[in-house]
Amino acid sequence: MPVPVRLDRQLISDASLAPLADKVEVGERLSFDDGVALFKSSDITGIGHLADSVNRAKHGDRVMFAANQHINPTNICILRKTCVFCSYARLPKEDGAYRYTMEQIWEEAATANSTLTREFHIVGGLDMKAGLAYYQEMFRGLKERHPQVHIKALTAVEIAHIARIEKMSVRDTLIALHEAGLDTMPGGGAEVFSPGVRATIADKKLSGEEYIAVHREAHSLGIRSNCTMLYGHVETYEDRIAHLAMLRDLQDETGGYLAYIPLAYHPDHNELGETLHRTGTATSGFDDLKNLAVGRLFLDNVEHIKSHWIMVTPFVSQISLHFGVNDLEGTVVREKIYHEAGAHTAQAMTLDQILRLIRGAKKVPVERDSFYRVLRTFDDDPTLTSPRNELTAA
Ligand code: V47
Ligand code: SF4
Repeated sequence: MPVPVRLDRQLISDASLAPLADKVEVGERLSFDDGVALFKSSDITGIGHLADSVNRAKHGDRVMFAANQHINPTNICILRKTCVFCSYARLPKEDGAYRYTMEQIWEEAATANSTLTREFHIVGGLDMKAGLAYYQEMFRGLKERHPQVHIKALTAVEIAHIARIEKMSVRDTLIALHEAGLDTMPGGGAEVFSPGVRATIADKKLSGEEYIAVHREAHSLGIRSNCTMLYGHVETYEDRIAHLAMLRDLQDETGGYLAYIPLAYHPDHNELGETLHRTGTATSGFDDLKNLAVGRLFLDNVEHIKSHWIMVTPFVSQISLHFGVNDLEGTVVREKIYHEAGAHTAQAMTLDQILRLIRGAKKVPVERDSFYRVLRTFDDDPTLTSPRNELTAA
């Protein structure tokens, strides 16, 4: 919910942000035009100050993280040819195509016992041979082996795919997966809702309205989810804000979103990157910080804004803690989707590295569970203000 905040107006140099700052100060909701004005402005310090003030009013100096582990069970996907931004998907007979057997899933998950893993984050392709039974067996088996681990699995697009191949309603599919162990859903698959952008980068994918409808159904069943936006390709500022407005509307209706995560487009090894002549050039730090800050300011009804360090680097993630972000993607053990698309970041961060990153920003690390309940607060470290806590390696 919007909260009134105290601003230092001297930190905002762009005069066009003044009316918007008035609204932020009294906790008034930003309009579509305000959102676009934020993206158009180059006053990154001013935008950062606005987002940081709202974030501090909500969360103080605390930064949350969860010890999670990504599992990508299959990269076989029927949309391989039409999601032109995706470097991960393969056709069934293509080189590198894989679908894990249950034994491989158990093997991949086994490290959870020797780490602090509290959440499996499971997403993959739209594979005709990975239907309801495949995921039911996977979730039941994982819960049996790791009863303490939360399962955050399957994007709205994957849920709709399973429903389609099983000839079931989305609601019944969600109920069946929930019963098998799915606890919450990740926010992937949203990309950008604008029909024009979708036709260019993700033709044939679930429409924006359909994505929202799956999330609405999930929320009505008590399955909470995250929301995302894939930015930095062909979308306009107006497309971005229209997308965020749809997420904000659903959140007003259901309150089911836990966190918003802007996803920075990675252009390597995919058709879109080649068409845009962008291979090797991902989004800029400037735009990464702006997307996080605008998420905090525009989505006034979403409590948590998460920075995904794998996508924007640990360094930008660290700075983002002063640009409206209160949550860091966790100790990911192995990740494929962005590394196929050119991410050069490490595949995993240890607890110690996460703590150093947060403390290096002079913030207090808090380990959370998947529902954002506090598990541990690391506020008793005597070296909190020591330069040794600066991030040195990731
Ligand atoms: O839907 C695919 C994106 C998403 C590329 O909910 C790409 O906590 C950048 O769901 N460049 C899947 N992005 C990942 C996902 C996710 C990730 C982090 C946190 C959460 C959460 C969810 O990955 C896809 C798509 O939007 N993606 N290809 C690419 N080349
Ligand atoms: Fe398939 Fe998802 Fe990649 Fe699209 S983004 S091709 S749906 S794996």
